Amino acid sequence: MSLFGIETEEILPYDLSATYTPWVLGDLDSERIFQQLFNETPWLSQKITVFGKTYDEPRRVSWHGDPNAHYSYSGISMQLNPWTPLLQELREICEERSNHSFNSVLVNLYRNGQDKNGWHSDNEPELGTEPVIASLSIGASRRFKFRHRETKVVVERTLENGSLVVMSGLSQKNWEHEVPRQANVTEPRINLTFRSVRTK
Ligand SMILES: O=C(O)CCC(=O)C(=O)O
Ligand SMILES: [Mn+2]
Repeated sequence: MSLFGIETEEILPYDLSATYTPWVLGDLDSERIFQQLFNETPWLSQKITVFGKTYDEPRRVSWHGDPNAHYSYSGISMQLNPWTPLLQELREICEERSNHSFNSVLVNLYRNGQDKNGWHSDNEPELGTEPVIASLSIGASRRFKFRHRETKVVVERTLENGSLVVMSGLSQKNWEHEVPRQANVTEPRINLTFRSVRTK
């Protein structure tokens, strides 16, 4: 599919439903967006519990959404922050590209290549079955991997500044994904995963 002359690539082995579009920000200035997000986001450094062990999460995070969009993962109930005008603007871009509406976003800050996001699926009950998640990347390029739960087949892409991944279908049920540590990356990256959580 070609939108505004930019190719959207399907990432589709087995039942993985995901697309990658290299630049979705039109004529917006990604450096300005990065700086504004970096400065105005109330970044949290969280402790997460995985398989009974507690760790410092190796990145900074912030959860934003509609007033009833509550979310928990890895034993943490996220503090809910309001939409900012910039997050609303980015949400609209992602909604248009994915043809889906979102009521919340998890914003991740990877300070450099030492920060990472280990193997996981976005399969919390409040996301429902077969969720659509739009993942916008700003800043340093980072590797992104999908791994099939049974066959262990790995699919890898580099997520560039201004790019969008849209995950849907069985991509959370049958696959995990990660952003591995990359010792050679010295620059920061902000990632925004727009989601639709069931409201209580
Ligand atoms: O940083 C990324 O590209 C992915 C983030 C992610 O998987 C998540 O927030 O659940
Ligand atoms: Mn994820």
